[in-house]
Amino acid sequence: MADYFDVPQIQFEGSSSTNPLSFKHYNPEEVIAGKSMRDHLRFAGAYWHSMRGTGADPFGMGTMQMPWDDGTDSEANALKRLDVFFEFLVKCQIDFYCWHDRDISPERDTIAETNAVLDNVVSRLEELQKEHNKSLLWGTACLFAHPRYGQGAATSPYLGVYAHAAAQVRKAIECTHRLGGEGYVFWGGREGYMSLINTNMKKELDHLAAFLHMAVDYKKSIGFDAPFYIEPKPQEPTTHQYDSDSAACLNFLREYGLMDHFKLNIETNHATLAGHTMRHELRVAADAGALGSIDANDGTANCGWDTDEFPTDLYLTTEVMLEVLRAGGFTTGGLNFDAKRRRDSFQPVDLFHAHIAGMDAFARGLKIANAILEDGRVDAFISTRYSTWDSELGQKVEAGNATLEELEAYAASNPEPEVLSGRQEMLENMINQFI
Ligand code: XUL
Ligand code: CO
Repeated sequence: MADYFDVPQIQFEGSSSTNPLSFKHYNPEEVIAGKSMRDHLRFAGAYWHSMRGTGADPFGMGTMQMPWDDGTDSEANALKRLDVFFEFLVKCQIDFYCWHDRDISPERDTIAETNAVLDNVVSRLEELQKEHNKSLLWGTACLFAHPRYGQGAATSPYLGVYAHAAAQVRKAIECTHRLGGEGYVFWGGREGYMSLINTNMKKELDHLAAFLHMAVDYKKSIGFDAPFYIEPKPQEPTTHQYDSDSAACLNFLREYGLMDHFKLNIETNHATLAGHTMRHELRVAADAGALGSIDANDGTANCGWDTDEFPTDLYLTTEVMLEVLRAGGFTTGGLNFDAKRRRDSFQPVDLFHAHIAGMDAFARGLKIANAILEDGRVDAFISTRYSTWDSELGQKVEAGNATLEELEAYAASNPEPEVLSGRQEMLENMINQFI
């Protein structure tokens, strides 16, 4: 194997280890509730942040040291980065990865030339996946970086741009299928508006739906049966993104008859930008049977930017894993670290420190969430809280067979209903007991 990082493979050493390059909690083969941690968590590395993120921000140039990268968009450089990335995945014990077409492979002057390089890159990825036993969690098309997509891709005012987006998505789905991808993501990069003053929103949404229907048709035509995911985000880069949060995405999918073909890929920092908690976004998706996958990161709550920080907050990882376990665990989805090191963590070894921090935080979140569920007190409290609905009348209402008159008669013939304490603080303290 290539050796670009002067780092040994990261091993589980237990919580008393003082070696920063070790897992304190992530023990891949350890079984929790009948399943290995590796199978519960399904960690993925994000190619764009880890291999292409330079650390540049609006105020300064890139800082990341990438001694393997010659800074060109040559095919040779693209292929070399793949070796570096797979060395990283192997050494960090990350089983999955995700990409955008344009971060694994450069764009050329024509679609044919661009696709020819991409085919070579995908062939090399195929070899590397086999050699190192790694899998593609999902692929996606970058429909937001090229200037042609500045006013949207599948919601562009211009048909020609829409056609380019279609070409790119068709190829990206084909490549994802070739690599055995377990899903395919649509994040609406610039699918939204900067201002309503120049926007025909209805037309743009109709176009987006038609685009997604064509993607479903294509997927069927090539026998790709992995799920499509929509990734909600409320704004940035646009003022308003059409896929603003889980509820808006589900409404859009229902309105346009797409519910059977899509699940959601939910990202923590997008949830907070939407003014929600990650837990809320996950719950909305799970309740609709549409919790697909997770982009695991975190933001700075008081900052208002999508800072894509590595998730290290145990309360957050516990809540996420509670929602995931209650929804029955991941099937095709997983925890993709859509996260970047801080600009000041510029050495290659920081890539390891960052992922170890995220993986250990989720390993603990999994253990804590499982302990809370096994203990059962929180769930028992919730069932008791709703137990009046188990009555004959409650069941009748839930089945949609009751009338307002019947309920009025019930209210009139019974004493003032007993309303019990919600005990929020008691329950919060109970959760803290496990953390
Ligand atoms: C952007 C973002 C994307 C998607 C994939 O905020 O999260 O990287 O995850 O396009
Ligand atoms: Co994301």
